Amino acid sequence: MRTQVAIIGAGPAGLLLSHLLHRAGIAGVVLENRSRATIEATIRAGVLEHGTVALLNATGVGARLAREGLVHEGIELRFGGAGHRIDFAALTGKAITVYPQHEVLKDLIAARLADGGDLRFSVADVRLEGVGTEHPRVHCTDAAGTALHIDCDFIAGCDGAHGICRQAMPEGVPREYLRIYPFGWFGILAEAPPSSHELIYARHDRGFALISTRTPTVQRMYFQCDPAEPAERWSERQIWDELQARTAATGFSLHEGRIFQRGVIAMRSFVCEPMAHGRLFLAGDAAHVVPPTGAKGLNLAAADVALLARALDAHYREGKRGPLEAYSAAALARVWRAQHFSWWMTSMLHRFDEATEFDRRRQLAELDLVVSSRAAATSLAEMYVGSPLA
Ligand code: RFL
Ligand code: PHB
Repeated sequence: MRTQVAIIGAGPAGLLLSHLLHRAGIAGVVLENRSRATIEATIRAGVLEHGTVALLNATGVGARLAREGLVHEGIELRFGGAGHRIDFAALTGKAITVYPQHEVLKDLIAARLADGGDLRFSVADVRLEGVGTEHPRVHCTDAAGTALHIDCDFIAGCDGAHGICRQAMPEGVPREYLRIYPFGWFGILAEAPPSSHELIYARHDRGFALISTRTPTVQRMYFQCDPAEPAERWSERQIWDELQARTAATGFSLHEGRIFQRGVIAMRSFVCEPMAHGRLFLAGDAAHVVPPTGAKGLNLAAADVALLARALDAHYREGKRGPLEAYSAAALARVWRAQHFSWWMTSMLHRFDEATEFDRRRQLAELDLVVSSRAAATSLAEMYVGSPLA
């Protein structure tokens, strides 16, 4: 088989890239090792930046998002038992949209299939060959057990944090930066009405908590926990007690309900630099991971592939190599800014066991500055809503 771009991974990065390339008249195939049903049912991120929403709308996959997405014009920072609103609309003129990642994936998969896209789910043993040459190849076994050999011009490594593409770079070429946080997030989905019309990021001496939402009847919440915590060990009562304690504020009541999904997420910051080698281009979690406190993971994946699709378009349409050569540096500029923001939100809102009383007071002073200085609040708001995509 021969194609222009072989895309490894059908997460947000791979599917959106496939969609953008199709719109530019560039042929591709997507190879994904999980099944379509699994992908469409995996619960992950929920916040779409202004620019991500604009890109989905501009490329014809925003209809359901426009109907079902929840537009939020601010968030609340809660500490010392009181809430403080960061007003995105007033500070930036922009908003974010709460719309689950797997719903974005459903919309992209439906659009690709309607456009006759070549998506191969449940493939196994994906292997890359010759990424440093002019003739890269991808080998795998498809869902029916047939061996596939794909000659292509380029490979897009969109296979997430645990993928194989990054390893196809020669040893010693990529430099990797890693920070592991000494805590995780306990995440739940519960059948309950919303407790707040905007997200609440709460800092408490017991640890961080986040109140998010999904639909008028389903809520998403998280609280800081031991990263090795077995999620089953917590009773529903213990979970609600922890969330209640950490989000308590005058006049606020957290609505409880049946918890039907739970899991513990590890927290780390990771960057692989450069994000390209020869004819292999990495995008999304394959190249970088952020802790979820800044809601940037999915949005960074979208930003990467917007750049990559434009660079590939310049290559095929105008024979220009420059944008592809500039891809890694351009993507990394945004990645490092998001790394900083995600680390900063994490450090400002979480409990660190080794923290001294001085650290605790400094953390509260930082929050106090963010909610009382318009300049500081604007900085947070600008990063949260995100800058425009390519
Ligand atoms: P993805 O979504 O991980 O997609 C990669 C895809 O590649 C497939 N794959 C392979 N396919 C073929 N061959 C191989 N050898 C392969 N190896 C892997 C995988 O099956 C998968 O389908 O990466 P992508 O596209 O870069 O998108 C990134 C986002 O998914 C990610 O940044 C966010 O979801 C991160 N994240 C969260 N971000 C937030 O902003 N807010 C959140 O609440 C949030 N929760 C989460 C998360 C990530 C999680 N992970 C990775 C475990 C919760 C979890 C549990
Ligand atoms: C979510 O709704 O899942 C969510 C929202 C904001 C975050 C992380 C996750 O920072």
